[in-house]
Amino acid sequence: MLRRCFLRRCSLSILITSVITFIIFTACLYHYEYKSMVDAGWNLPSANDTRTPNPQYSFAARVKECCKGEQQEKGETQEVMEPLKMLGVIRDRKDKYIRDIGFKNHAFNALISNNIGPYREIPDTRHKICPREPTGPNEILPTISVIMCFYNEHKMTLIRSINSVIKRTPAHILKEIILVDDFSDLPELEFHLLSDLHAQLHYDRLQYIRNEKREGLIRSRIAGAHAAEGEVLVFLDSHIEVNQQWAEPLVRAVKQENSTIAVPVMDLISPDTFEYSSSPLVRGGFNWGLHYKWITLPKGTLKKDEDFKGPFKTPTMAGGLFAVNRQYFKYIGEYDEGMDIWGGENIEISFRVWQCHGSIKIYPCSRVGHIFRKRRPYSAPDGKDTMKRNSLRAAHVWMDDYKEYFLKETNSARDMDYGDISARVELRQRLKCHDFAWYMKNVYPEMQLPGQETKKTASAAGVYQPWHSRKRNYIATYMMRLTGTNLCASVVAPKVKGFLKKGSPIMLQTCMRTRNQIWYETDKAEIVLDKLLCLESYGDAQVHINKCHEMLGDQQWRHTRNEHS
Ligand code: UD2
Ligand code: MN
Repeated sequence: MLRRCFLRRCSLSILITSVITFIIFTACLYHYEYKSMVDAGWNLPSANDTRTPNPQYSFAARVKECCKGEQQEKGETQEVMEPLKMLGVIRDRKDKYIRDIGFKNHAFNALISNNIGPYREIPDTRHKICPREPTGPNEILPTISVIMCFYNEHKMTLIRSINSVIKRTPAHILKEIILVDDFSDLPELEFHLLSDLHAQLHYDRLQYIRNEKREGLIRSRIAGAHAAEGEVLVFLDSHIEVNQQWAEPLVRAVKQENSTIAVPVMDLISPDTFEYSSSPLVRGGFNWGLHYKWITLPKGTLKKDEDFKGPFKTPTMAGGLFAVNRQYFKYIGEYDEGMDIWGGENIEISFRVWQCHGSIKIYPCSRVGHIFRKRRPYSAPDGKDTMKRNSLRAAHVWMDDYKEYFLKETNSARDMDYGDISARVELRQRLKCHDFAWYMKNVYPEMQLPGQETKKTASAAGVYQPWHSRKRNYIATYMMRLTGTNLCASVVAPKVKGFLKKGSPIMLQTCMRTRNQIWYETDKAEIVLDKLLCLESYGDAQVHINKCHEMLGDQQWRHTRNEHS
């Protein structure tokens, strides 16, 4: 009976009978297991549980955890949000297809994005101290070229990103928007993209560049910068919505000091619901694996209202959203052209700008929402880990002896081929840049060497991995017992790094209430075991456990009523 149930994907009908009989039994067990799961860092819903969710799983929670006491007052809130939940309702098979294929290709809810359409109002998340008057005729601001590169972006999301820029940027400073299509191959983007853009946007200063092969975001941005004519370049990801008067604080800053890189606060757009919410005020740091991470503002930064205007110096930036003087961008060495696809360039440009006498500052009156996906929905054409290699290049050029800490942390990078870095080393010499010890002492004195971390700083902020930001909501926990027996669905498998081995089959074993028999159902209809592993169908008629990929499909299960029981 159990076998038949597994054979029919999305049909746990027979098992559910067992589950119900078993629920009373598990009730006693639940209390014990709940406690041990929470102790182990799980995030379970409970009316009385006021603990913050496991920061490893929630980006928003992580930022909030890192920045208690530094929150700004809530400005205008969610009232202007549309009833987003309704937009996600699946009415027919087409809707389901759009949602499922959207999660697969883009790692966000494309159905909601489609239903929101090319433009929407979003909450103005700025602090009340931020000026609201439009720029007057007496204020001469530099012109800007917005550069947005994309690879297989969801079309409506891309259109809305561009449209938010057109609608919320003073027309006289928006010189152009440059789209760099990084050799996308999704059919929806291959055909009609340009005509759709023109039809939806009615904007004639849109430049479209298409790479002849996949280059990655780093070389794509360089291409965009070379085509640009505005005085200030503004780089934006292709799944964003800029907020009210987002551009003004950034261009003012760059005008005032042309060696400043001006960064907005990155608000959060949920990949599941598209809810737009305010981010707390934080800065950027990094860990010795050279991953970006959020860090708190220095103590006492936000004492009075005026302080909420910033700017705040930041040792690094997340990388996706920033304004820079076009000439300065060229002078400082653009990006390292030897870096591929994704990753590491944000830390590299941060080291470089600071070490070579520039600065990076966050302007909290400028707000741009970004969809924080739970995973990156694409890979490099050769499947390689480009971040590691890119970071290795950055380490060799900028970190002097400190690169040892990176190599210790990322041992597999030690013998990796990182290509020719001579042009970058020459750039560092030409610009007479400071060494890394200077950066550590003057820009990021809070950064500690491995082994020296105090408990406090170690837990202050996690590694920035937006694609791991999923907060799982568990709605039920159960064992699955074969009716009339004492046999339970179990995974008997060796542990790899503390977790059950991926791809292990499901077997029947005497019910023992052990971790390998306890399944957690999420609000996304996944059935999870041992923290990261999801029940997955494969082939035509088999199930096993595999890493939860959060794309639903072969990891989505539905309880159906069993008419014969
Ligand atoms: C963050 C940055 C991102 C970049 C990255 C490190 C923000 C909001 N985002 O990751 O800008 O600095 O860290 O590299 O700070 N893209 C291409 N070609 C590719 C891959 C990506 O054009 O081969 C585009 C992509 O469509 C998107 C942008 O590059 O518009 C950034 O990629 P992402 O959104 O996957 O990166 P994200 O936000 O996870
Ligand atoms: Mn992004």
